[in-house]
Amino acid sequence: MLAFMHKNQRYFHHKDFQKPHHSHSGGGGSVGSKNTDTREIKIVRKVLDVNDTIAHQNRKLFREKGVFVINVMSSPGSGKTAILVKTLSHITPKIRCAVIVGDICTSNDADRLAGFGAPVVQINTDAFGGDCHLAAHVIRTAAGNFNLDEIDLLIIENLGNLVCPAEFDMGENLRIVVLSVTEGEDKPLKYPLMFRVCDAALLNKIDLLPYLDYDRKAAVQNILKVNPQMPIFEISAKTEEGFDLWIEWLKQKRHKKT
Ligand SMILES: Nc1nc2c(ncn2[C@@H]2O[C@H](COP(=O)(O)OP(=O)(O)O)[C@@H](O)[C@H]2O)c(=O)[nH]1
Ligand SMILES: [Mg+2]
Repeated sequence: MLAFMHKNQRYFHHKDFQKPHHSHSGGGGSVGSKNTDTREIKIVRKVLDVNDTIAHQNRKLFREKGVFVINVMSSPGSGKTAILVKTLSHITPKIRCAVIVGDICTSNDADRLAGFGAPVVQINTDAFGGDCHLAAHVIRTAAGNFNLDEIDLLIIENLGNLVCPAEFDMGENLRIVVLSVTEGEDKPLKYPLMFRVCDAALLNKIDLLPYLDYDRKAAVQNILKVNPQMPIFEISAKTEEGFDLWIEWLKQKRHKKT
């Protein structure tokens, strides 16, 4: 795993993270005895237990420092970075932000997120197996690059994936899932854990609706089937339609916690 501070050019390497091995749960449907499968499941449980312990420590640290943390997750290309760019432009510098962005390769997203007065740390996972999610120990190390006393809001852009990131608590206050209208209405039903663990859904790219056969009502209903209390914001990161409500909601959530 490679991570670097966008502006300060501070590079640090995977060994800094003491990365626990992330194993997917026993390779569903793989050949093997019952005992082997059971052992594999135990290993996953242990990894998640270790993660939860560090996430708990992160949460305590962030609370002590008065830092509100959001974890933004979605499939690749749903518009996480585009939404965060626009979100930063609405809330900085009044709200002092920092960003941790995860990708398998490249610093493209960090480049896009720089320039709003918020320090940005890019995490790359390619050199070490291309992990498909960020985890609590990664956030702990990456957050060490910031002066937390000078940050109100830490934004984490997770790796593009609707599966694994849902399982890894990082000590955040809010989890946000982005679903774009080009992905189909059924994704909340296909990836229910992600929609169950999140606190809000951003239904992005609504500017494209006139060009798609997309059942907006069905998408909303499918989200609510999985998580009946889920606030849903229909937005466009291109036109900024719907942003006022999303930004207001985010500010209120932060205000209540701090
Ligand atoms: N039309 C339209 N395009 C968008 C919108 N949001 C993002 N995009 C485009 O979708 C592509 C993927 O966006 P990106 O922010 O990189 O997604 P990420 O992989 O989830 O971070 C880019 O070409 C964006 O310009 C939107 O609201 N409307
Ligand atoms: Mg991105």
